[in-house]
Amino acid sequence: MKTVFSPLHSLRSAKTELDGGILIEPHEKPSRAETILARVRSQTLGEVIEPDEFGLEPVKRVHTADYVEFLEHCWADWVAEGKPGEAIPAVWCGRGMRPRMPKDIDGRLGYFSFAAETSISNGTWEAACASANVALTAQKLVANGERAAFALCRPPGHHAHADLFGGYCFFNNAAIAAQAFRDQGYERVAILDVDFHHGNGTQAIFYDRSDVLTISLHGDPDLVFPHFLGFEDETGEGDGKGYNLNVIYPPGTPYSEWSRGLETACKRIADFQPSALIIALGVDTFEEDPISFFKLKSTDYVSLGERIAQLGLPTVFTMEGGYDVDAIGVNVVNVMQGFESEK
Ligand code: OKP
Ligand code: MG
Ligand code: ZN
Repeated sequence: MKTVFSPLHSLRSAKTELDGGILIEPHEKPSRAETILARVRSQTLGEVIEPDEFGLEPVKRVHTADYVEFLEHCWADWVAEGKPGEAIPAVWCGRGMRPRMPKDIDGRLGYFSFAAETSISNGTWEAACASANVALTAQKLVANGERAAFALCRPPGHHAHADLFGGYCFFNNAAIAAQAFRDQGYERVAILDVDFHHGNGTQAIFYDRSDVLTISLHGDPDLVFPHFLGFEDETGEGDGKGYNLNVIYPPGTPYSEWSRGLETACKRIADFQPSALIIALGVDTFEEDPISFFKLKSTDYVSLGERIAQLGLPTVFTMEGGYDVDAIGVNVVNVMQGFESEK
């Protein structure tokens, strides 16, 4: 299958992530994408192409105009205020306070975020736009008849809500691709999120809709990020009732356990009869991942790819998390090779 990759991802190179009360080098760093790309090439997975430019219209089908505007100007506004470091939110609308957008950049950073680990800096906007273009280009390949395509997105997207950044994510690339399918006449689209973390943004974006089925398999939010969404009693609301599925697991979960949820997810997807499938692909489920607690092994990713392929659906893979940079290339490409072995 083809891989869509933009060198502009490297513009997303924040110096800081707030972790454990100190500023560390971000886990979500440029070498992640470079390592995956190198493995795609060394395994001759298929052609690597650069994305087309889609502009902001398909982004705004998912994200609010005021949020997009905020992201575009955030860094310049921060610098104009004479702030010495990177832009980090430090105040939020707590319970009982008023959810209105303040003028001040500190206020807007809090208004448009749900977490503080993710710094905004020079180039963040450009890389986030490129990442959305990568997803939209992969979506177009599949809409034009390819069985599957790999959107090597960076920064990732699944934590981004319609108007919130956080968890290393700014634009929800998987949601943008799903909405593009809908806007091109695909009646039903399924998004399966296999990243270690709950796809809270994706869930929230489609929560009241029955045309996009959202499923996420992840670490128990009682114990890990994003903490405030992703529980199993969240099944959708209004028209969307029954069209969101969360499967949560405890620390130490191996593939033998994890794959039971995958099976449940695949049955639900088959039942839904979507015309396209998006896989929000994180490999932070890996046993050596530095910020996660599952125990998947490199060979398990081949099985995962095979199972996804058995659904027999036009499939777009969007890259999400995975922070063991030494293994990320092997694990990601194993999914694609497992997928292709099932054709
Ligand atoms: C992004 B994606 C580490 C805390 C990590 C943020 C996690 C974001 C994950 N001490 N908090 O889903 O891989
Ligand atoms: Mg997940
Ligand atoms: Zn993750």
